[in-house]
Amino acid sequence: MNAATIASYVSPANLRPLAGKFLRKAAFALVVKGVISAAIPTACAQEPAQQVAVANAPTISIDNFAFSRPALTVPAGTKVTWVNHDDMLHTVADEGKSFKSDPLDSGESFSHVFDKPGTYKYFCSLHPHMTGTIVVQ
Ligand SMILES: [Cu+2]
Repeated sequence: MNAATIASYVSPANLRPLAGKFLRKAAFALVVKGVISAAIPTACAQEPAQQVAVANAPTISIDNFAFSRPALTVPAGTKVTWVNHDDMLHTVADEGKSFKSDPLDSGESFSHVFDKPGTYKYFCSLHPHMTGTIVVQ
């Protein structure tokens, strides 16, 4: 292969389509990467997504004689729902008596809308060692 032949191979006319192809590939790779990195945060970082959902309507599980989120801060107007996952009756009772659930059987839930800012300490009236706090801002 002589210099002239090489020159004809690497002439801009020959390179341009290659460059175009390469750029398209690179652009495609970037798009794919962008899609993946855009998808990964939503898949992995469930927490921010949940926090958004949680801010609107957080759910607190009652499991193994404990509230799953012993301390929760929410904006005023938030509806909080407790779901009993134990095979045991539990209640959700505010120390300040602003709300109290009926005894919740397994699978039953109780909701309360927190309109007023403040700190609400609550407990299970059947097992008073089960406690939690909702801070309403
Ligand atoms: Cu209980």
